[in-house]
Amino acid sequence: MTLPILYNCPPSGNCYKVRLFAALAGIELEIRDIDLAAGSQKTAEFTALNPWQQVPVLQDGEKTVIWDSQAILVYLAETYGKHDWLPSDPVGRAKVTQWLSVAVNEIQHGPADARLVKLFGYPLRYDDAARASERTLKIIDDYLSGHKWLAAEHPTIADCAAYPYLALAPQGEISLESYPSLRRWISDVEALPGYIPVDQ
Ligand SMILES: N[C@@H](CCC(=O)N[C@@H](CS)C(=O)NCC(=O)O)C(=O)O
Repeated sequence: MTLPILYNCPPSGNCYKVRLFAALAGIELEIRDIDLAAGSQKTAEFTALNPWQQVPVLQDGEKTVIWDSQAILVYLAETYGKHDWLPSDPVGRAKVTQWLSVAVNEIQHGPADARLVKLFGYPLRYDDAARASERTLKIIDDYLSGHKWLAAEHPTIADCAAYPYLALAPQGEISLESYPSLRRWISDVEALPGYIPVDQ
């Protein structure tokens, strides 16, 4: 059987969302690394896979190509029948979707952008990212003080989408010290069977 191919970059939190979910859900992928620093995402061949010239991209067979980490999580959960990770009832599905949106909006423009500046020197405004992080982390911490997981009574792809850039916030010099419920949730994700860290 041919495995789905994940076009990946090891330090990318967006790629880590997919590797983490695959590891937790027991889905095997072929990993192909793309060297972003060398500009390999800008080749004609890669641009044909993803016009946005970004990783992750998932290629499954001859015809199926999915870009965007959230979309890949949904695709894998559906394709492999991982229904616990992506509920199909309207409320359950909507609750997962709202956190997938938080992952690409509030979490991206807060801790993920701060990490891009501090770790990779991206020309973004660090002060804006730090201010956005404070609001985002506070809201998520408050939420998690009353909920064990983000979208359900059990882990879902929402937790996989949110975890990487929240757990890696200190790499962007965003401290998690003041957010005890967020730190409890991070420990709970890290205790799940099959968990892998970002550098694995
Ligand atoms: N919304 C996309 C964003 C993907 C994204 O921003 N990827 C970054 C790596 S984390 C990238 O490939 N950047 C290309 C570049 O910096 O040229 C997703 O969630 O997958």
